[in-house]
Amino acid sequence: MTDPTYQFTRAITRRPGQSVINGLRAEDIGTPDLGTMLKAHASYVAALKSTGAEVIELEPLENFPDALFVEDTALCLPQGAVLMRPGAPSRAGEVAEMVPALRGCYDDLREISGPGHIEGGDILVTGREILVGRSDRTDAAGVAELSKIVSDWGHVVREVVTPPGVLHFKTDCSLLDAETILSTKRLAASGCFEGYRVLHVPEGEEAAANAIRFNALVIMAAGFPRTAEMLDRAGFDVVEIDNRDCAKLDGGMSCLSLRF
Ligand code: CIR
Repeated sequence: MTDPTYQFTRAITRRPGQSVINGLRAEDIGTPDLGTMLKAHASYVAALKSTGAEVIELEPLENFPDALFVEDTALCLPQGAVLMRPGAPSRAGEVAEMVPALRGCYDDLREISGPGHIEGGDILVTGREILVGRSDRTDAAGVAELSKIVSDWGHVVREVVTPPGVLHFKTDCSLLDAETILSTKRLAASGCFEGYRVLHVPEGEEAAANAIRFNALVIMAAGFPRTAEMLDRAGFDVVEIDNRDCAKLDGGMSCLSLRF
């Protein structure tokens, strides 16, 4: 039987535009290069497509430098999609830009109307529950409103905490299969994954924790050999993508797509 937590037929991505150099970042570690970013983005899209999925590729949005990080704009579930309400003011307008694509895919499209905030990067759907990390971008009111919406579809939300200094909950973890989570030690130490099998990202490779399981593949950032080897040994089919430029904007593998 296929598992809806990592079996997908579609994904939505958005190419970065020239304005990506102005994307948000916690710390300035250099300006992203659009040329190399576009190449890496194309490899990412190709990896998604190689699994047989249809990828809806959206045009860049120059008014929204962070718009390539589409994951933060919506939560896509089998029953319907929920439009998010980003905690970053410069990203609020990205949500409306996502509506046409989602309307084409979903009959039931709901929205977080506020006053709370929530971003998709803080949400991990595991199949048995939906974990939502409170963070600088996601607050209690946002989690509560999401919880109410998805309960109509039979989903249970569990509020957890994104560690201080970490952008999103999924910056530090990924779902590998229905029972298995890849996580940094600092996140798993909070006890939020009790009852799951946890594979810890090796020390010094924390940035590899934001991976995605997409159909037969685990797509992860290149440059983290010990994590790649651990996943390979655990039986996962790993594809590595250059994430050096997205990392300058605190972005990773999950941020670049909506998957459903
Ligand atoms: C931001 O700060 O919002 C972007 N520069 C990075 C967003 C990454 N998204 C994600 O982890 N889901």
